[in-house]
Amino acid sequence: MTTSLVNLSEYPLHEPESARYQSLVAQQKQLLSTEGMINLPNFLTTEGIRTCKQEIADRTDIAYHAKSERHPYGYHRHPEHPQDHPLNRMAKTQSFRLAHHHLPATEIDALYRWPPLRRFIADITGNQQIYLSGDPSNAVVVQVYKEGCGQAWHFDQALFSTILNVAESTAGGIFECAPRIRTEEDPNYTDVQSVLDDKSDRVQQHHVKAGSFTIMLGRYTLHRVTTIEQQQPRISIVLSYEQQPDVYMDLETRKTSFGPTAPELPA
Ligand SMILES: O=C(O)CCC(=O)C(=O)O
Ligand SMILES: [Fe+2]
Repeated sequence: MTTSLVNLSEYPLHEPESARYQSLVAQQKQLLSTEGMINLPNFLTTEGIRTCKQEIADRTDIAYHAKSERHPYGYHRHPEHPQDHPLNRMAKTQSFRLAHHHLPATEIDALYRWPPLRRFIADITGNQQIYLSGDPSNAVVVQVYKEGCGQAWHFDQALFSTILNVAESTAGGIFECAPRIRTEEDPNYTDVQSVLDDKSDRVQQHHVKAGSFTIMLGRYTLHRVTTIEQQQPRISIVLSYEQQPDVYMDLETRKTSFGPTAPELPA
């Protein structure tokens, strides 16, 4: 079944030895490293989009309404810095979330675990091997952005992020990013501040389409989803892969992201 969800004629994930696969990977790997983000259109088949949407629609009533305030680097203010410092620029993030623990025995979960997808992402991100997240909730997160929802400017915890776009937005809901604006050593407050002040020329806007697949260096790429201004929700599925096994989200972020009833971490 999983194979019918992915557009294998354009993206031959099932034939990793083929010349087409190799050249696709070489090209996208290069783009990711220079651009910090790639978007692969028509990655899901029509059936793939339909299946994901149906599994999500069947569960929307159990989604967690996550609302928080954050700055690009985290959730806590830093009183030692001025009010307008990027570490104090709080902004609203809001979406309805279905986490991995809401999605057992789904096609979405099967796709997340599908070894050829993992191989493909490892190849494009230049890793010998990548691992499924150990986190019972954060491994797969469906983001349902209803009208008024959106994500504030932020960096991800994970080095790279992979996002299946399932339903697009035509009014608001734009994916904006400033690729590779920071490094591990340098938080680059100056350039981040220009982005927050709408004064940066580093910001790209992507009207991501349903069925496309995004891979981004999310830890170093500042990104956000602008407020959705339509009744139809924008829906994305964030798949988390890691460079080591048994990676978990920190406890506090788990609570903010998934609510008080999310499962505890394994002992
Ligand atoms: O939903 C999206 O397109 C982006 C999600 C995101 O940035 C995140 O969950 O960290
Ligand atoms: Fe993110």
